[in-house]
Amino acid sequence: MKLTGAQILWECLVREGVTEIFGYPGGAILPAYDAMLDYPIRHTLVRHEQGATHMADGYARASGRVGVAIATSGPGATNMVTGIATAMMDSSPIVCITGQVGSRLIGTDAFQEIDITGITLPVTKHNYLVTSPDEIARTVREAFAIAQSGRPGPVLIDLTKDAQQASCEFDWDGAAPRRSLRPDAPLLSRESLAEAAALIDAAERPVILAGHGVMISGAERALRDFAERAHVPVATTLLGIGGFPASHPLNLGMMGMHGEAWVNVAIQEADLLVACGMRFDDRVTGSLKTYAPRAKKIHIEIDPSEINKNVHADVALVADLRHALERLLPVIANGDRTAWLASIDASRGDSAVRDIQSLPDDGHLYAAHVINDLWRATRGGDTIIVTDVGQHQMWEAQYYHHDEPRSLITSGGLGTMGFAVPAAIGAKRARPDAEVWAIVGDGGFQMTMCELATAVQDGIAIKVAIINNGFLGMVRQWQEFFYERRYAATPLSGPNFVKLAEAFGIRGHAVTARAGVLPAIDDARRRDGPVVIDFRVEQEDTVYPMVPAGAALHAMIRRPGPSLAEGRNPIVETAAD
Ligand SMILES: Cc1cc2nc3c(=O)[nH]c(=O)nc-3n(C[C@H](O)[C@H](O)[C@H](O)COP(=O)(O)OP(=O)(O)OC[C@H]3O[C@@H](n4cnc5c(N)ncnc54)[C@H](O)[C@@H]3O)c2cc1C
Ligand SMILES: Cc1ncc(C[n+]2csc(CCOP(=O)(O)OP(=O)(O)O)c2C)c(N)n1
Ligand SMILES: [Mg+2]
Repeated sequence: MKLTGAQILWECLVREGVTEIFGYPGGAILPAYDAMLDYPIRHTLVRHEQGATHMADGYARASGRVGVAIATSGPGATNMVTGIATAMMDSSPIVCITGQVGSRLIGTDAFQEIDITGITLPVTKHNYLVTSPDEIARTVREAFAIAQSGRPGPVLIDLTKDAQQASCEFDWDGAAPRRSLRPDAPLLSRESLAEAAALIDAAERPVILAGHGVMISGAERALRDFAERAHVPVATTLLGIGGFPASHPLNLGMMGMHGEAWVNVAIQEADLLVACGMRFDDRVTGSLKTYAPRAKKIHIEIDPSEINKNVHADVALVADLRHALERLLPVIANGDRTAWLASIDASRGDSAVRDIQSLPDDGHLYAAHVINDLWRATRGGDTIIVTDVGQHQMWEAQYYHHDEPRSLITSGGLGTMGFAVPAAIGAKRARPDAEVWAIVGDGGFQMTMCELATAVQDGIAIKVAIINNGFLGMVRQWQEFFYERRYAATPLSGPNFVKLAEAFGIRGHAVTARAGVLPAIDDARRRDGPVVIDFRVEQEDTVYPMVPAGAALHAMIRRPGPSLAEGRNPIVETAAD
């Protein structure tokens, strides 16, 4: 069957199971857009190509399938770079398609020519420049295989205009990927499993560190069986939240820079860490020199380059996490770590008295209240929370308790402001029956708020909770702690968000007191379309605890407790910032 390159593109995407695509047209990709109309694919027209990549990413993280974004050459392609890098840092499988000038014009500084494969080389798992229609089918098939296999990530396909326009024979079967792109057979030897089991059985104070890999490998059940059998508490990374139910008695909560105090102390006192699909990010470890000094480490990880990168592994299991845990389960003994769990529990009490939820209502609205109330209102339902980056992101991790996998979507590694609103749109496209909330700062919202128009045009019913503190709050917090409260460029104004919502043709609420939180949430949930709520919260609130960058994990700045309210804890900034 003879088809144009543009038709072959869609034939292949449909065969790969693609039904949704996010994009923005332009000259170099017009042949592909024209052919798209003949295929059963729903296109969401974004307002900025960065939005398309975050939507594809949100789609991928909500569903586990590959998200797809499409844009034109030149500025369309460069606008995608931040979203591609975001997906790369968080191992999210997306395929981005860009138009390119005709192949004979390449290298001539033609109109809207940019070397996007060169630009994205360090932020893609792989990328392709395709100049002929007969390369398209194999390229698309390989791109999907690469995006999903092993450690997932973004793949970019740059298609010249002539490759889209010219015709050739379409042969799907003959275009199977040339090399095996599936991960190698797991390298799990009986010996390494036995070594890991021996360490687990012998440990008195073990902690499981559960990361994003739990969700990526679908290891939730296996992790639970493993933790329960070995009777080992589970701490999660930011991206591991939801991989192990928050309400499970063995769940400790989040570790790291803004992790709970008892979690970080437990890690520092542990005699064994079992790292499951997590990469020991610096936000997780603090100073490597002082990290978990008494603990042996077992690292279960699919990407061999992560082993011994930051933290030495006494036993490394390079494998798909689910597979590794399923092989470990029968070779470990039933454990009883009651004494260890009790000692961790004892340190929770001290945190509870410092918790803002325990303090008397002083008439101010705190972000922690808003997020906790949102959790109360939506718990038990099929809810996805997508956050932006900043203080509100950390409060979400602390005060919204996720029991389900893929129910928190957030930019961890790159920390991309502007992620939440478009990623929420992508998540809603992936799981239309889920209730999707974007929790976003007033700064990040203003970076991609244009995508509200996308949600309105296409009737995508996301609910947007702006945590409006009038500051680039997380940066202000660093200035408060480490720069003597010299607030350089962090006070932030914004439009009237209620009127803005109304200008987009949707409902907007403003909430200034705690009593208004639940009614606004209830109203938003009852409406069919998108809603914006402007939560005007305390301006100079602080995320506690905080491990200063580069400090030891247990050297946390804590929220002053009732008896400490007068004095500020000592603060040290280090060279590692
Ligand atoms: C403002 C801010 C503050 C932050 N504070 C914190 C904090 O306090 N605590 C915290 O935890 N994070 C924090 N983060 C996030 C942090 O930067 C990292 O993004 C996060 O810790 C990474 O989590 P991860 O290692 O679980 O996930 P990823 O970075 O996604 O890594 C996943 C790992 O799993 C592996 N993997 C993938 N698939 C499989 C599979 N099938 N089998 C086995 N392994 C697999 C991958 O190869 C990779 O090594 C913060 C981010 C921001 C923006
Ligand atoms: C694109 C981008 N630019 C800058 C930063 C640095 N940064 C991290 S958090 C933050 C402040 C975020 O402010 P806001 O969106 O209002 O959220 P808040 O911290 O106040 O909750 C900034 C500027 C970033 N992460 N991403
Ligand atoms: Mg803010």
